[in-house]
Amino acid sequence: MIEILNAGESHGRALVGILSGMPSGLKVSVEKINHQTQRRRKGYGRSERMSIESDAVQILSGIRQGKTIGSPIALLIQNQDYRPDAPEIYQPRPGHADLVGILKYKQSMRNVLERASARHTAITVAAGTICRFLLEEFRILIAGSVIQIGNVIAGTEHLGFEELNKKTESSPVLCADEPATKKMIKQIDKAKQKGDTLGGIFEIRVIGLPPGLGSYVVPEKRLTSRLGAALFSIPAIKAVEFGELGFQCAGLPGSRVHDPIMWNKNKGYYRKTNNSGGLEGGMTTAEPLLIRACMKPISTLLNPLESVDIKTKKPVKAAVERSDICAVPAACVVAESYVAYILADAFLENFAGNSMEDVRTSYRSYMKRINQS
Ligand code: EPS
Repeated sequence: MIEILNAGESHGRALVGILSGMPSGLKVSVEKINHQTQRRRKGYGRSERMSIESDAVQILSGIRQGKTIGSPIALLIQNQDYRPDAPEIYQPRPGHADLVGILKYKQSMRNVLERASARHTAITVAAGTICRFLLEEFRILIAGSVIQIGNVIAGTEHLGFEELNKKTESSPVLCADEPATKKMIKQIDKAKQKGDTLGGIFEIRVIGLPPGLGSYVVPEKRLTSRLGAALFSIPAIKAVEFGELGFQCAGLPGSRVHDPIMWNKNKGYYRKTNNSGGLEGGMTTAEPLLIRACMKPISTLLNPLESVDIKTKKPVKAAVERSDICAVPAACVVAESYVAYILADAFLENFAGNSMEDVRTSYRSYMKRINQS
């Protein structure tokens, strides 16, 4: 239903995003889009590049007088660090696309790293935020938070959605646990001194979902696979798990994993627990969605690993570019936008309409039927 296409190189003139498939009549706020691109740009542990960029979004098409008009929405972020003559590089960085990229595309390493960089995620955040506006119209809310950086693990399971959101936003690493935030910052400082980098884990929670987004009928419609694919498309994401138990469910009996089904007059159907993380049969259950993703440490090391010079084939140290020490908070914001994109797509699949009015009508009639079931 919805498609996001992005173009742009890290030091190219600009990043461009095209979002198609949005119904007409959806309110769009440029300030709110920029709020999200700023959340991605900031975050403790980012490189000096982030103080060069403004990541301010321009809307080129598809929106008039603050509302979508049903046509593709074109977005643009100008790169302040536009460097058409950025120097060539010959020492591939282990962990980056450098080596395989030059072999595959028969291109210079500069050309490979320019596109393989995570810079383009800035424009995906902008496009995904418009998808988020659609979900918010139906009180579907998304919150991301960092729960691990390096070996510092946060304890945030006990926090309700609003509290989690509030505490996350006041943390420079988007972590709702204050003592853990301090330890994470210390660990980032230490890694920086050593010329090293850090990965971590973030989680995305979503509330307000209706039951039945996604489908079991064909494999590619399963929401679990669509969300997983979207998260794995973010550079450096190495693992994704669903629900509070995630990988742990492998070692537990079924009686401790599945969520007993309940019903009462006010709530209708609900679950005693939510170990599934809000997904069953590749569809939303209407319980909160919970996804966790692991990001590997950034592969550009200021104290570089061994590599091979591609001209001489002699052993060398890998190339050193300016680098983030830790980009887990940024990846968390990117993931929120990807989740918004996938959920809005599944939402419009269920409640298709050319205008927001059509979508609302379809949503109301489905919810009425569900509530009477
Ligand atoms: C990024 C911009 C890049 C990096 C980072 C993501 O800036 P530059 O390459 O000029 O230093 O900070 O890229 C990577 C993490 C990567 O592995 O390429 C951004 O805007 O997010």
